Amino acid sequence: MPSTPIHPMPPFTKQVDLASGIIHDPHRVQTRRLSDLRGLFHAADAEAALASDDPLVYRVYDAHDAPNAAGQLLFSTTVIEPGRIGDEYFMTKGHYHAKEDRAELYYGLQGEGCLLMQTRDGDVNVQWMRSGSAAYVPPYWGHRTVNTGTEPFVFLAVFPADAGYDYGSIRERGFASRIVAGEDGPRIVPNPSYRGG
Ligand code: S6P
Ligand code: ZN
Repeated sequence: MPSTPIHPMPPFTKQVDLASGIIHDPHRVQTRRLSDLRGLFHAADAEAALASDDPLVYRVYDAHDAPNAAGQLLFSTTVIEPGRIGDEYFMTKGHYHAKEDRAELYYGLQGEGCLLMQTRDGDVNVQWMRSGSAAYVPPYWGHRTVNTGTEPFVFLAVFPADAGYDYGSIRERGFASRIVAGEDGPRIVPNPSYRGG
C-alpha cells in the first residue's frame, strides 16, 4: 500500500469575504499605489495624478505560503479599485509566470473587468469577467487584469506554487494592447509603446 509522503502543508480552510475580497488571516497583503507602478500608465497622466495624490490601485491578499514545490497550489484574491489614469483603467502590473508552462484559474467575485493576455509571439486575448466568471490563463500567456467598472473588481486566483513571477518582461516591453475608456465603454486599442516579444 503506498504511503502518504510527509509534508509540511497540512489541510486547511480560509474564509474569503466575497464582497470585499478580504481573506481572513492572510499570509501576506500587498498594496500597490500609483507610486509603486511607475512606468505602467502613460507617464504624463501618471505624473499629473501623482501630483495631487497617490491613489491605491490594487491589493493582493495571499492566503498562505506553500513550499515552492511542484504539486502545491497557492491562492490569492486581488481587489482592483475603480479609477483611471488618463483614459487607461486601473490595472495590475501583469506578469508571465517564471515557469512559463504553469497555468492559472481566475474566478470573478465582485465588480467587472477583464483579463488581458498575450503570448510572446504577439497573440492577444481579452476575457471579460464579472461575478461568477471562471477565466483560464493557459501556460505561456502573460496576464494582467483591468477594472473597467465603477466598483472594486475582485477575483480569486489559484495557481501552482512553483509558477513564480516574471515581471521584467512586461516592465521592459509592455502589453501589445491597452484597455481604455471610450464613449461607449471599454475599448481594446494597440499600445504604441509595446516593444514586442
Ligand atoms: C498570480 C496571479 C495573481 C496576481 C495578482 C496581482 O500568479 O496572477 O494573484 O499576482 O492579480 O497581479 P500582479 O501582476 O501585480 O502580480
Ligand atoms: Zn499569474
